[in-house]
Parts: sequence; C-alpha cells; structure tokens
Amino acid sequence: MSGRILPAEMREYLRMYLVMGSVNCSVGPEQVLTEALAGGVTIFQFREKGNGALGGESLIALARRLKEYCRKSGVPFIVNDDVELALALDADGVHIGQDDESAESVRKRIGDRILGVSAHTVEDARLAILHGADYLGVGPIYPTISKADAKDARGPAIVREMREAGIDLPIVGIGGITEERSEEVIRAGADGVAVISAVTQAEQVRAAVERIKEKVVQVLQH
Ligand code: FQP
Ligand code: MG
Repeated sequence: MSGRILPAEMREYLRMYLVMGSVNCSVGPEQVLTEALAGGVTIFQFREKGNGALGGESLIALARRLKEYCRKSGVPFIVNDDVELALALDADGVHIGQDDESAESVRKRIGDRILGVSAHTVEDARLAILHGADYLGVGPIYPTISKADAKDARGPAIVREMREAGIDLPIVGIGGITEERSEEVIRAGADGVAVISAVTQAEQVRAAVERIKEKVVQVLQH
C-alpha cells in the first residue's frame, strides 16, 4: 500500500483504540497488550507518559516490543507525541495534541504515515483537517484518571456538534469511556472509542476489549 490512508479504512481501525504505556499497567505492558490484541483491539497508541514513565533505552526497547506485537496482529502502531521515536521505529503513525508540535509540521516529517490530532472544538477540528490529519481524537468526553492535565469533560455532545458543523473526518472519542458509555459516544457520531483504564485496569483485559468492541460494532450497525 502507498499513499495516505483512506477515510473508510481509518474508520474501521478506530473502532477499538487502545492507548497505553507502562504507567497504566499493573502487570507488564507486554502482557496487557497481548491479551488486548487477542480481544480484538483495532489500533494501538504507545503513550509512555506520567509518573514513573520510562525514558531513554528502556523506553525505546519497550516501544520496539509493543510494536512487534502489533505488527504480528496486523494492528497499526501509533506513537503519542514523539515524532523522533515514531520515525526511529518506523511506526505506522503519530498522535499529537493541541500543545504538541503543529500538525502541519508533523505531516511534513512523517509523510504518508497516519496522523491523529486531538480536537476539543470545531475550530481545532477544522485546523487539524487543513493541516493534514487522518483522524481526530475528540475529548475528554468524560472525566479521566489517565491524564493529569486534561481539559474539562464535554460529553458526547462535542462529537455531535462537530458532525453537525460538517466535520466528516474519522473521529474517535476519548476520555473516561467505558463499555456502558460507548453506545452514546458512537450514537453522537464517533467511529470508535479510545480507552486506557477501561482496558488496562480491567480484571480480564481480553474480555473487556471484546465487550467494548462488540458494543461499538453493534451500535454502528444500527
Ligand atoms: N486522542 C487520542 C486518540 N490520543 C491522545 N493521546 C489524545 C487524544 C490526547 O496531546 P494530547 O492528546 O491532548 O494529550 P497527551 O499527549 O497527554 O495524550 F484519539 F488517539 F485516542
Ligand atoms: Mg500530546
């Protein structure tokens, strides 16, 4: 395959988006990812951030291992924030937020790799599209425990507002999403849900992924 990812393919990948780093896991991140992939995660973001986050060689080594698991499952491997790391690993893409390097600049550096951009408002979404985003991460939809500097939760209404404003890029909702809350996020117009703790803190990681994905797919079919 060559060229930018098509929106239809992007939408499918966004159905069950796992975002995670070692900080989010109480057991080894390799084990969590292995079980999550078995449950049917459709895209993965390596986000090594927060208290106790790895750095240097251990960060790179972990990223390489997790990327290899994703490759074996045919699941795209996205790197949060760090374009250098993404290029060094030959990752499938990068996710950046409003306080990171500009989307325009990241697009130039990563070529046709997947570019995800966080959008909190319709204006953010319009600019991200103009600057070459392949999908939007919209949130926080609900209050989150996984991001210390998260903005206020906006509810699923922010997704609906973007759709009503004519934003048609693939959207994944993020922030405090659980299996129960997935339905209203999809009904508001998202193509999928991104989760951290709903999966990494689950007693049965694989079953948690299966249930969330099943819910998303079921709601998308109606
Ligand atoms: N959406 C997504 C995605 N991933 C993310 N990491 C974010 C939103 C948040 O830069 P940002 O991005 O605002 O904060 P941080 O770098 O701390 O994650 F849609 F991909 F799930
Ligand atoms: Mg960021």
